[in-house]
Amino acid sequence: MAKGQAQEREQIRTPLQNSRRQSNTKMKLTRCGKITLGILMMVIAAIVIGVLVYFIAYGKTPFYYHISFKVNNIDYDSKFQKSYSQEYMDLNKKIVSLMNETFHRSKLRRQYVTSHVVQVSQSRGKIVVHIVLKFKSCYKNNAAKFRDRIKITLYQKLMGNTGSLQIDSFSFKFSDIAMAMAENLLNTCCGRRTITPSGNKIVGGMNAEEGEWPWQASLQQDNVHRCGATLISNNWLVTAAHCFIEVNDPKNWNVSFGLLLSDPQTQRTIKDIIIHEHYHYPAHENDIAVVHMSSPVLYTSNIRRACLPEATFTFPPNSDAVVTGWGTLKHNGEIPNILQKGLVKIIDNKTCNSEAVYSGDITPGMLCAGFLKGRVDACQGDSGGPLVRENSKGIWFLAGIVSWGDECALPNKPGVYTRVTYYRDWIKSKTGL
Ligand code: 4AZ
Repeated sequence: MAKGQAQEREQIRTPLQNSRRQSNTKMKLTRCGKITLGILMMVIAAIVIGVLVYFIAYGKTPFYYHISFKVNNIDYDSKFQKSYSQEYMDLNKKIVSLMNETFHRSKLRRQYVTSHVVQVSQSRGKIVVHIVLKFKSCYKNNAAKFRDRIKITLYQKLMGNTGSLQIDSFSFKFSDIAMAMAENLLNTCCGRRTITPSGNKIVGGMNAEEGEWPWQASLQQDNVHRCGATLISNNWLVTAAHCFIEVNDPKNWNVSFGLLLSDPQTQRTIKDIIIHEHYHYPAHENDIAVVHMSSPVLYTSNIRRACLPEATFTFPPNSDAVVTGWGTLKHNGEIPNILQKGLVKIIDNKTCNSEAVYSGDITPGMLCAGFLKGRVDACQGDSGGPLVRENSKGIWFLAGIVSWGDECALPNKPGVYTRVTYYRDWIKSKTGL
């Protein structure tokens, strides 16, 4: 019934009323249209911004290339085999500036990301430099064209002015390289990490961050954490001999990498465990072993090796060092899931051997670190893990291997470590490193 009355009212409207109503409807439509148009434009703008952000942030594909060339005015020296040597670092600096200069001044400046010397070999007494270059581009479907542009840009530069480097442009080689292999090469240098932890200032330590201690490994027996270990190459680890007192069959052991015990990033089985021939439990001397993994790990920003110091190197007493591990947070306490770090000081053997401390038990192959007041220390389950020290150039060296101590963090009972420099030649004799 309500509907019928409305229709009647509609019929008795005057023409003037009708025309007003029509123009009202038009106005309403126009206002409505404007709002709709506005919304539509906002949606389009949001989509465009979204697509742009996506392409800037994610849409670019990484491309990696391996190049090499001979440098006629640099004689080869075995120091180029050590990525922490001054010779290697100076050469890398020169090469990186040459690459930056080449690409920053070219049309590829927005695509060029980074370059790094990954190896130095020799040819007729001169050095051959191997470099990995990283680019980012949206040219997914035109990789060949992109590759050619890079190759030509490089070749033109190497033929022209290369500053203090006399480059043999005929020796120039260029090839594509897969991402995992390139990242592996880019992360091969020892003792370097990609992250700078937010705070630096175990027992008395704190949670570590992802990638902060990329050489730390967990040695596991039937998938249960037993000991720490340090990655020293892509297939060798160094640890403590006493980790294998009960079980020394490699079949029972595996190794895992990553910040959390519950979420390993990489795992490997073990093919060989080499225990120091003069380690005799329960004596603490020669508490060192090297562990050969069944297959090499690929280096990433979170899995890298620590540098081994030269046998002649001395870590100064009272200097800072860091011990890391998944050991208990107090004597007979619980094992944490997240890797812990503790800042300690290196203590000289004389002080550590004093009556009040370990009264003569510290031999030259041992190194003490911690505080005579206690507080920060390694504990059960940290054994075999690293004590590392950073040099003035930000490169981390393995100073000690967690070995023993009287309980954990007690006053006058600092942690005792296997002194890595003392066993440097032994490590080389077993691993070739
Ligand atoms: C252990 O039992 C252990 N406070 C390791 C290190 C220390 C003590 C005990 C040093 O594995």
